[in-house]
Amino acid sequence: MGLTAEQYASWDERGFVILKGFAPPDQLEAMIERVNHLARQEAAGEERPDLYIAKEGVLDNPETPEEGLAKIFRLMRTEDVFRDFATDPRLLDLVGDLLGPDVDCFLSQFIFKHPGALGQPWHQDDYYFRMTPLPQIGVWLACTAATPENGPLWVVPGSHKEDIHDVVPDQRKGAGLGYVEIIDAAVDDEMIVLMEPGDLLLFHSHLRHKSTDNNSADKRAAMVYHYAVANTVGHRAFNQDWTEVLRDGAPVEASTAPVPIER
Ligand SMILES: O=C(O)CCC(=O)C(=O)O
Repeated sequence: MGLTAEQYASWDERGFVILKGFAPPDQLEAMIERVNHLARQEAAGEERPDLYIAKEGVLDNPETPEEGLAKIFRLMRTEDVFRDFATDPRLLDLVGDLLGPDVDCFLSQFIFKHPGALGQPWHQDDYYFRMTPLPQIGVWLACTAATPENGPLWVVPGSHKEDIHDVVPDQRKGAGLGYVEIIDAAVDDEMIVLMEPGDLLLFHSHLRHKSTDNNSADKRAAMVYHYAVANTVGHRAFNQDWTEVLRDGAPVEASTAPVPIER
């Protein structure tokens, strides 16, 4: 199937594509149930050396284990429900249309955003990656709705055509690990990305985007993957986990062997 002509045009002109209703409710529920389980395991002191878990820096007295977490990285290799989505031929068709026949998934992270949690300031993902060739593709799956109040993404359409901007560190107390903020670019045409559960955003790694704080009473949750052309070179970070997913245009069985994290 792949992208329609209209979706290609959105990718070329705006640097992103939104696909409504891509994932069914039972898949989203299974993801949320699984990360809540992993959060409880973590709170109970069970080691998961294959995962990288980032604690929430803002919520002082979380009521549940999951409220104490900001992100869990590297889910796609050892956690079935996350690997199944990352290697879904429907998704690989889309990603393959944009990246070509040989593709790796290198980042998979569940982002918890409980009431009160901070968003991520304006940034381009390739600021962190510095990868060649371009682009890498971010795949942002709404596991809950993303509403104006609960910390949705905002994007600057067309900014994927820009170089990497200068940034300053995010100085807010409790800001996420390594967060930076673009300060040298005017933001006058930003667009809010409102999502229903199951909607999917594909976005270019130079697209300027941010997310706002969760000022609502409900959680906002998203599962985010990043894909790149095989043999991409660039910054390798401990939260990345490179896995072959497409070769010669055909899905390959993604390895499930845990890879030790080199921090
Ligand atoms: O989901 C969010 O709050 C931010 C995600 C984001 O900006 C990213 O993954 O690059």
